[in-house]
Amino acid sequence: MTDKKFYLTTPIFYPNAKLHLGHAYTTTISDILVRYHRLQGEKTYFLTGSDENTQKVVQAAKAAGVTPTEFLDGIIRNFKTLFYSPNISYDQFIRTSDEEAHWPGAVLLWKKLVEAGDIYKKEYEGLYCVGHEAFITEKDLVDGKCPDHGSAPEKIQEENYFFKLSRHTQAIKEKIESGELQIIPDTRRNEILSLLSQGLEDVSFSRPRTDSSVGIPVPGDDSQVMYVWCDALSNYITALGYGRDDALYKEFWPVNLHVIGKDILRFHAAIWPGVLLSAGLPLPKALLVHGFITSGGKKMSKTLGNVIDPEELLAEYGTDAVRYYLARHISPFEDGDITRESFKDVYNADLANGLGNLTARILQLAQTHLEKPVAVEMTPAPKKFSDAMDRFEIHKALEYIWSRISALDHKITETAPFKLVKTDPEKGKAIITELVHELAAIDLLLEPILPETSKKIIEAIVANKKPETLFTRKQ
Ligand code: ME8
Repeated sequence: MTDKKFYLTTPIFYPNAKLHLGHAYTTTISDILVRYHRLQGEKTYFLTGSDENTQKVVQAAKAAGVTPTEFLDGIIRNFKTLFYSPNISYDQFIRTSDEEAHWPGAVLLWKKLVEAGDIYKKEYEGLYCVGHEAFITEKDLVDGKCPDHGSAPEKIQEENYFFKLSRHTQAIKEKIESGELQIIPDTRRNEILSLLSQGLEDVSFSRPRTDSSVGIPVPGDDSQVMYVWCDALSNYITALGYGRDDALYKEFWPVNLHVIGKDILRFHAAIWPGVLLSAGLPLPKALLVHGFITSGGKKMSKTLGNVIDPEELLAEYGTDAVRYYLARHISPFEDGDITRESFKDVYNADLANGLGNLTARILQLAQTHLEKPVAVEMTPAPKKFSDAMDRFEIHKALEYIWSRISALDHKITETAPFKLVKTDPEKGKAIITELVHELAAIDLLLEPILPETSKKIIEAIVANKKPETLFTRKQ
């Protein structure tokens, strides 16, 4: 046991539609990292949730002909059953519509910003993109439309509260340059540093309340509600009880790792540190900023018809197969691609023929030729594996495991224990025992990545019995 702690968060996702494979990517790599730290004996805390105080939900509910609450309840069920239970081993799922859990902390944080003299009111005119939940500029538009959402922004003129982000530019830059706030990978760090060197502008932090407004009223001014990003970012501390019961906050803040996609880098690497600095709170230790998943080289979109439904993949191939593809074949640092064909090829090659076949071969030999189960012991993770995991290079950690899987396959072919047991039983059995030991060592490394499969393999080793087929080949 160690007294180290590891607090990891995912973004809180918008519940205006079901989650897709991109979201599953974020939660999967997050879960792998948390499980890895948990297995080292660290005290971990894993937070995920949903970002509910948004016009997107109001609009989606209207389109579905139900109330926002009814709409949310349905979607949250999808969130929870689909990804989070049981294999995304989160400790807390925060909903920002939760007035008891989330709102007091968001209000306290706002008050701290006011005390610091960083909140002011201003007449504002701008182009608002509902898809981004943010103001965008003329130069972001392509043919008058937001290129990410394909819709024209609304021209809005209103009075808002602003946060003096500009004032914190230099301090944020210093924290990132000194490595106190780590941004991984370097490409994203450079991207944000170049933005910071141009200077940050103040940001809108509230919207006027309308009949359809959802969200947290601005303290002392009921005519305004907190803007979605201001309300959303604070979830990372309100979930720990900031502003109500802060035992968890004291234990786990500052966070060790915020895992986010590249789309929300600016919010997390500029606005969030600015808010924390203004409020006098410690900054996150690191941000892991992953790329986007495309399908067939194109952004997954309903209009292109190339959206891969994780529900379908999970039903057809099982949780561990989906975890495997995402962890092995998508680098956490760059965009990655998936198609139904690439998924099936990888599944058949690496899981059905690779790990599945190897396990069956070895445990068939063990069951037939060994009188009792091989006593396996915990072996420390090799440096190559732990270095890769510590650098968040999950894909490389898996490459390493699979190189041991093919080495073990070769060993069976070279030593041919199935023949040897007939001519020299003692030697044959000794080799089979070695194979089981190596399979157990590989299995231990797989535990944070493929938890279900890893459990099945170790149980089979302990029972000295070939397990049911782990991954059935797909045609
Ligand atoms: O931005 N590939 O929520 P969101 C990989 N509520 N990851 C993807 C992805 C893709 N194609 N698409 C989405 C929000 N993601 C805010 C966050 S946090 C305080 C508030 C993942 O539902 C990725 O993690 O739009 C991205 O950052 C996140 O989903 C955006 O989720």
